[in-house]
Amino acid sequence: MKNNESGMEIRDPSRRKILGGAAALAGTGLTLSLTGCGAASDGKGAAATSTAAKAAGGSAGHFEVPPGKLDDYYILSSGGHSGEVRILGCPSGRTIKRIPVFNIDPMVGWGITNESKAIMGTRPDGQLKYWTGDTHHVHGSYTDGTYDGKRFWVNDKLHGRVARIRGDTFEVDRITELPNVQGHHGIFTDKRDPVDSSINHTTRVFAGAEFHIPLPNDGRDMDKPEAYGCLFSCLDAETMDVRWQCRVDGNMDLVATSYDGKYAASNQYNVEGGIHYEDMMSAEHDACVFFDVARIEAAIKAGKFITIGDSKVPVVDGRRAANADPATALTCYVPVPKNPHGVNASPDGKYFVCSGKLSPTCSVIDLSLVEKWFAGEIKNARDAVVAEPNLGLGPLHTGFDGRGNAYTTLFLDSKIVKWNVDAAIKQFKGDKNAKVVLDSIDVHYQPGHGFTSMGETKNADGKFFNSGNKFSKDRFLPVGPLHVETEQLIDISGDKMVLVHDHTAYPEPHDAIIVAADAIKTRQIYSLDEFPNAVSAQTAGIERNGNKVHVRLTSQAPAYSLREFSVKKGDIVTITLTNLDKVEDLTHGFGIPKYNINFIVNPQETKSVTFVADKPGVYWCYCTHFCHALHLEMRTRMVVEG
Ligand code: K7E
Ligand code: CUA
Ligand code: CA
Repeated sequence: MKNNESGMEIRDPSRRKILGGAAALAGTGLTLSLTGCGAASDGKGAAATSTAAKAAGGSAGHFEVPPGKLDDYYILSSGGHSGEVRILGCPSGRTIKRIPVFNIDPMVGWGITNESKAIMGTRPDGQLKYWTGDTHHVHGSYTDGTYDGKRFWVNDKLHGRVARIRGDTFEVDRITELPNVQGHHGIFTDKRDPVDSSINHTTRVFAGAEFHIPLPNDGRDMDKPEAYGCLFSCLDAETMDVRWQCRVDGNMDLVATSYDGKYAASNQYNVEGGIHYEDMMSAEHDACVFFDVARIEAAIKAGKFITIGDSKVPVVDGRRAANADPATALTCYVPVPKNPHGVNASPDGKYFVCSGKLSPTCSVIDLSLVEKWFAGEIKNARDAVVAEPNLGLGPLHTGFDGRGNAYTTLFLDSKIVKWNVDAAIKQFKGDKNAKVVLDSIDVHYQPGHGFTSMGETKNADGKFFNSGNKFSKDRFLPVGPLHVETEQLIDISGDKMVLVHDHTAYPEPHDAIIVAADAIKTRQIYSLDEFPNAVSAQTAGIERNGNKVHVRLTSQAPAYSLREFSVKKGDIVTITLTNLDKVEDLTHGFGIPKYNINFIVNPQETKSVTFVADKPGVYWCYCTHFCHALHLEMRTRMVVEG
């Protein structure tokens, strides 16, 4: 056994060797190590690691979910640059659903049907405005400090958007593009109303911007980085309109919110406003910025805002210079060691923990002291930091078990470290005997996010921790240069963390939440009257209006209501399809060869597509989704007359 720089036990020196190169660089605070590539590209790594893999266990068979049994939790996971969101079961790790969000998905017809295009947003010519995205963080709606299962939100870092997902169908119902924002990264819902304390459920969604841009970004200030800015946005959870934005100094990374509803916070790694990474690392301290939501909204009511460019959204000034007086400040910048990553709120409502990334520490910020700063009772915002335990190399994200312990992912050390928050506070006050680090476990490899079951609610149950690992290397059959990612489920119910299993993750998820299954109530079928364009036996048929043709179809296994229909070359054809079947899971598809049309209709659901019939001929529109013994026979013949 040996110790690394952080004083922690090293269980397997052979394995450390492959990670050593990366770790050593990190000790100097330097960057290239952060890619983790030093470790990943070492071909010898695979052989050397297998021992460690065995040593790490994986024996927790009693968490197996036997055939026919259901999982205890839903995992709602982001999908990174796939642009989607995934639902997995926990503890099984089985993938249950992939929800298309910012991406095109022919399985359901997302980005193909008129209804989904209207949600995703189109250009004047009817084409999608964007069909790519980058999802990082999924968070749910709260009632009484815990998930109510009604809705979930996810960010799009790529185009600065927020999408809302219905909890009853796990489908996206709204997408909002944030004005004057690039690199929208952190997102979090409020846990109760910041202004009206009688409202105990989610009313707002907060969104931080990671990249500095000219405001507005219309060609001005391009060579004047000092004029660039970052906006923190607040959306209305109900309407999905952007209620307001707050300009900050520095940038924003992750977002967390307080349980009393009053504060949102975002960690900042670029208070320098740097353009290159070395500039972004020049300051000793970055910050965690707290937003006093009630004060911001009062300022807007009082007319103290500007608007930027074409946007009508009110923008308040949350920069340091404008907020020097705590009595009126909208924002409080709590200094934390350079370039922190995630910020997470503890389930007891007391603390916000910023993970150090370039610093081997986590900073524990006492919310009551932030509140005192806003009240003018303490002068130095840094005094709100009540602990800064040394945990290891590359701390990125922290989860909680509801028993006072925190679990932090160490990217460079490839470990999860379990530590006690109260002990860390005692140690910070000078208690040399405080036992801060309670356990650590190797993960495979380089974890990014880590999150606990119900850990972002006041009902954190301390059963599971999921480590979202960025490199899988030798954990799965190789499939070429790019490897699938590993998610490792860890049992945290006892004193020692125990690895339960690995499951694969198609690249590349970031964050997720683990939601108790009973918090979510899904529905079995849709209802015809939810769709104003639903087709009935009476309205089914074909209608022509100049060169616009509307084909109204119904489906009922194993047939569509029309056996054939004719249109003319050049017609603009809309096909509306209502699935009259009422049996749960009895979904039909509709694919048109050579026309890029492919979508499904679930029981009692209606969808439509519009296209130009530009190729004469016979086209068999067929059911793409297996539905019936006569599924293959379920077709209708589209004749496009020349
Ligand atoms: Cu750490 Cu985008 Cu939450 Cu990735 S972020 S890991
Ligand atoms: Cu209908 Cu297959
Ligand atoms: Ca920095």
